[in-house]
Amino acid sequence: MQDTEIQSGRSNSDYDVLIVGAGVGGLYALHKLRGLGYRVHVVEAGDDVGGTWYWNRYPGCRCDVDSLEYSYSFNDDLQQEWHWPERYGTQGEILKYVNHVADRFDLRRDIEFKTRVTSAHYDSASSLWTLKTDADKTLTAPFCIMATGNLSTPRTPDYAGIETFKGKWYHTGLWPHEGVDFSGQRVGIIGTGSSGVQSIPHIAEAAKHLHVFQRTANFSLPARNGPLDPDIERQHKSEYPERRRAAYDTPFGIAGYPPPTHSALEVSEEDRNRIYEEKWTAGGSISYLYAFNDLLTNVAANDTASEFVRNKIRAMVKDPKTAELLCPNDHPIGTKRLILDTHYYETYNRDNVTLVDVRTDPIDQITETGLRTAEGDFELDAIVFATGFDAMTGAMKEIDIRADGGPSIGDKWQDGPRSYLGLMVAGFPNMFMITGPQSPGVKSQMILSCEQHVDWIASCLNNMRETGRNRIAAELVAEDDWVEHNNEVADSTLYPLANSWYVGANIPGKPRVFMPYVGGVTAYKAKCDEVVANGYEGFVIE
Ligand code: N01
Repeated sequence: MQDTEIQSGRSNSDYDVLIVGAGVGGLYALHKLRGLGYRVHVVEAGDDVGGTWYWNRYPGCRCDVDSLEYSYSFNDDLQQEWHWPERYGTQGEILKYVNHVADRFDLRRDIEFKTRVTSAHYDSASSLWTLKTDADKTLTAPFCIMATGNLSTPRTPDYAGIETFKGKWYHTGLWPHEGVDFSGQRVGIIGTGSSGVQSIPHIAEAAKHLHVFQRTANFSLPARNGPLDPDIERQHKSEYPERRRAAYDTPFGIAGYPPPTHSALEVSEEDRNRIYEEKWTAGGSISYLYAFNDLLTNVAANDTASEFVRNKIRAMVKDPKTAELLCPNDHPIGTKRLILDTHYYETYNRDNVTLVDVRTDPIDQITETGLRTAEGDFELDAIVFATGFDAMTGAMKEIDIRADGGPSIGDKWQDGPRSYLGLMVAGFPNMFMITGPQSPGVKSQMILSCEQHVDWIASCLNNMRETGRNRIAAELVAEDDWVEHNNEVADSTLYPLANSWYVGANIPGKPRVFMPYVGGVTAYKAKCDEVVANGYEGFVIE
């Protein structure tokens, strides 16, 4: 028997903890729990680490949170020594960083790559989770952590004729590792969310002609990316511990933005526009949404911020008809993920770019030579689907997860996800989620939220180990209360007004439920800490 088995007191299982996914959350969970003496094993579908940053390799892909923030805080040497070349990390730079973390902490030896978990079943009699993989392997452990990601199940619309297309097609979330050379090609891109908006300027540079098929216009702000100023880097690093702590006292888990104190409707139009202009010039989405304290709660206030951006679009795009089509008018700014771009709107001034409105003239089918709308055929050599993901629930629902032969997680969530704190689901003992639905995850600095969840789970497991208990389950009533609270908080904001992936609107047939917790990181962390202080209130530990 190994030392760790003696410590954990378990020898009837392959491992103490099984983790599904080797993205930023899964990797930190492995590092943290292994350091506490648990026997940990990670199963990952990709052939290397990185999760989102492993799969999304489309041209122009980069983070929309400043690099100095979007990084691990758990090791001070790591955060001091790593140098970010630009204000916002490119996909390649972030993947390099994640690989560095995997090497530095020797994580790969406990990760099984190129393996997909197909089922996860809990058996109360043996107190074990049994995971089956697509390699026909069986793995057991008393605890299981789903680090499966929120935007990890790419979705392509169900168009007839895709199999007849003679050109090549790609999804931004499953981009070929070797890259794609579009030079001389007629390219069509479907989708104008973050992935579309980031890739369009790059594809336009390479392609002979680019048709952008837009169903809904989105708000995008200039990122103002550039080389990271050495003085800013030095200063930020000298303040890292305080900044990391301060991040937990903010709604989005990002420090350095003083909270707004005024309503947008309290100031004169001139002052308001001056403030928006300053934020627009500085770049970044938090800065803009923090211009006033009611932009996400008051339609009239929000409209001033929305109209400011619409006017910027009108000024940047030369053709007035194209400009008007690019102006979002179906949702308040910030209620869909606010995009950061580099030269997105200016791209429509190029001669080789055409915007097509597929809201009024929807795509009918893919043909051998391109795609067809009621208005006519578009001849294309390549099609890019920037059509998003089955967000927040897709990855877990693809695994047959159940306890004691009961309903699967897919059955439990058929009317929308239900969880207690986004950490556990009632009826699924000893299974934790990292940044699950009804936690702030996607509405926060994701790495901070992953670290907060992993630290909470680790301390919970330690508590159980120290007190000789081996089973934890969320109480149904606590889950119901949390879901209700989640909905109340969302309903007090403007978020539900948008047809976003936050409510599953991008997936036909998906129940409309607001999935992330938007009460802010501060309130959420305080609740998680309070639950622990009250003896894991809302959980049954046996
Ligand atoms: O996906 P999306 P994404 N016909 O769902 C359109 C994160 N992310 O991959 O709005 C025509 O936002 C759809 O139209 P509509 C970030 O959190 C971050 O771009 O449903 N169009 C929409 O325009 C982001 O929010 C970063 O009407 C169809 C687009 O496809 C999230 O990932 C970068 C269609 C999908 O947009 C998802 O972003 C990239 C159809 N049948 C992603 N079906 C950064 O950090 C869908 N669409 C910067």
